[in-house]
Amino acid sequence: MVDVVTIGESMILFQPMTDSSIQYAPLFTKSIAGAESNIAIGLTRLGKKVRWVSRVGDDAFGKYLLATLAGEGVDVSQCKVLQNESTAIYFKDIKGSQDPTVYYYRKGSAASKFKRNDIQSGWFEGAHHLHVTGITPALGENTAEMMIEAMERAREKGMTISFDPNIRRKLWSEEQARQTILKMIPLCDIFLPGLDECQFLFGEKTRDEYGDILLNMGPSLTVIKLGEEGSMAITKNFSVKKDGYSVERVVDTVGAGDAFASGCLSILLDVPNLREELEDPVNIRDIVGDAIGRGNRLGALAVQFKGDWEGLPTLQELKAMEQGKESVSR
Ligand code: KDG
Repeated sequence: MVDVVTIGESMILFQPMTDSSIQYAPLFTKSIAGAESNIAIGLTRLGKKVRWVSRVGDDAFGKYLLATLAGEGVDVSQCKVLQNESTAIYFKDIKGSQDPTVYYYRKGSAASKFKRNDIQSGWFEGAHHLHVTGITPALGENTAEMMIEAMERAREKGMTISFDPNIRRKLWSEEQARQTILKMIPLCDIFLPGLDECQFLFGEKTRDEYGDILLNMGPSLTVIKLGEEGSMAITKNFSVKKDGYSVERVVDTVGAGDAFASGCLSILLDVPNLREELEDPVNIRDIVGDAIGRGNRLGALAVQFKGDWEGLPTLQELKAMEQGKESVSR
């Protein structure tokens, strides 16, 4: 049994070891990062079984990437190592509480070659939920078509779907981004945009207006991330807002959205018959409130650590925090 399948690219992430900018940094740390693999790790740490589907190059980076994810307990059995292709790399220039600048070296990477015919029934075998982002469709010529087909197939199988638009303007034109994301929204049950992404997609409107537009497009639950202010969830029967957590020092904001999604989904995916509950969401107001509250907490934890996922807690650590207990480390 697999709780969640996610499809996307992970990259080797190099970051300056000290506080210096990339231009002058003499030493770099090496890790991995990618929205879908971040979520795969986040949800696995929270006790879910997650299958991450991807392609890596036949190189040392691909081996390191797969070993890291497998070491975290993520199912990588549907990943392929492509001969004569390369694994993507990216660099992060951290700027404290401002969003870091990222530099991608991923054009033509193994995962950017994904196409519709690559979809295998094994990707979805035994799985309940698919999580997708707006990054994978932006990677290559055929990746948008592949993603849409994967979402359709998951729906046919009765799986629920969550979608974080994760708009990356460095990867495609605004027009392409808008068109593709608007096609993907009706295929998901849970849509997880940031407020800035709602503005990008629908222009300047109130939060309630975004909620109405999105409810008419298909998803039964929209969760809008409001940064430090927290997040709000909108369904046809209720909306609920939870405040964000204050953080003493922001170290690295990249990955906060994935941390949020991991926290939020870790609660929602425990709801039996999730699609039916979301389609007529009368009784799950408190559960949805708890889910976005946990998402806020994980987002706040993630920004205090360097790296996209290194600061994410295990379920045991999280439960201790939720109950206001110190975790015992010695
Ligand atoms: O959400 C975090 C991701 O943005 C980061 O890990 C890198 O996947 C990435 C991307 O494409 O930006």
